Amino acid sequence: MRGPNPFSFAGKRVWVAGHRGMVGSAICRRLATENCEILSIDRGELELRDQTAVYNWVVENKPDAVFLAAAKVGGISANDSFPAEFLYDNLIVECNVINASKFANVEKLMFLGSACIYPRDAEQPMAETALLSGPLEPTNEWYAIAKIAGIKLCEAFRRQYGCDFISAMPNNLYGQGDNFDLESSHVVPALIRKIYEAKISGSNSVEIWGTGTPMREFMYVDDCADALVFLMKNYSDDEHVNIGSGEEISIAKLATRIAYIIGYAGEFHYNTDRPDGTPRKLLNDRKISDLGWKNEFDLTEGLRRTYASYLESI
Ligand code: GFB
Repeated sequence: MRGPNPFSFAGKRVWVAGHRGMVGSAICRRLATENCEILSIDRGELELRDQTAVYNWVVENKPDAVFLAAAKVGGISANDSFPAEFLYDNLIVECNVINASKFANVEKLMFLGSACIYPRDAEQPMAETALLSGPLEPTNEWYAIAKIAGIKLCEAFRRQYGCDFISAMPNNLYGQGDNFDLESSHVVPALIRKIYEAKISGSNSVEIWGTGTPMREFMYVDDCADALVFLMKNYSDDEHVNIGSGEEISIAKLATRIAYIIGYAGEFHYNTDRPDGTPRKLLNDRKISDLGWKNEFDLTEGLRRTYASYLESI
């Protein structure tokens, strides 16, 4: 059942599960140049947590390739506040889509994870081999365990049934179509909104969660989509692949960079009642670089684009 490597999208039916999300919509934008037919179905018409419904839809629609970008996602606060949903919803959606894809003889499947699968104190930058080498960061362990299970599910289906199912782990994503809700979002959209609102209201103070010292590597979502398409075409193996930008920054410096882009000259106030989470999360991206992929957008350009998309959305 394992397909050709390199894989071609030309003339193929490609299901983007989660096409309305930030990553799914970026994948659809990227696939527009691949001469393939994009399949998508709205949440109201197909509940991905319903095993029978997913099985029937996949068998009827016969995709040749699948991007599994549907997931319950959120920033540090959402992860910490809704452990049951972050574990259960993600596990069941992965199980349903991966299992149905096997039965429908899907030629190639991409499972999308996250850099939070690695141990909290993993050696930096984190290589793919750091998986399951130590305890996870408590604020996101539920999500991380679901994502680790997804990687292992792809690996198990490859080993037992010869399915060409692969996994990729991008670092902290942001960009067009991001969630700007202050409690459930990630740090980039949250700071864009808070800093913009402070500027408009003339406030001189913006709250930053935690100490501002955690280090994060951010990746613009269209770069991630490009890497996912690249891996689908060029990679076929057990091990998941990291997708990084190599550009690391502290949360305090990120706030200053966003303030510069938005034109906010006020102060920042650090609320240490809010968690810092993982102290550092930098990916070792040697594997994807050796395959020949490199990101295009640097952080400043990505932030400018994200800010522009925020302004269009309000
Ligand atoms: O982006 P974020 O929520 O995700 O937070 P994680 C990154 C850092 O920014 C943390 C700080 O140290 C936050 O405390 N931060 C400062 C803020 N101000 C804010 C704010 O207003 N909102 C938010 N959200 N953060 C998530 C995981 O971890 O990363 C997920 O929980 C997932 O599982 C995702 O892996 C990519 O990087 O801490």
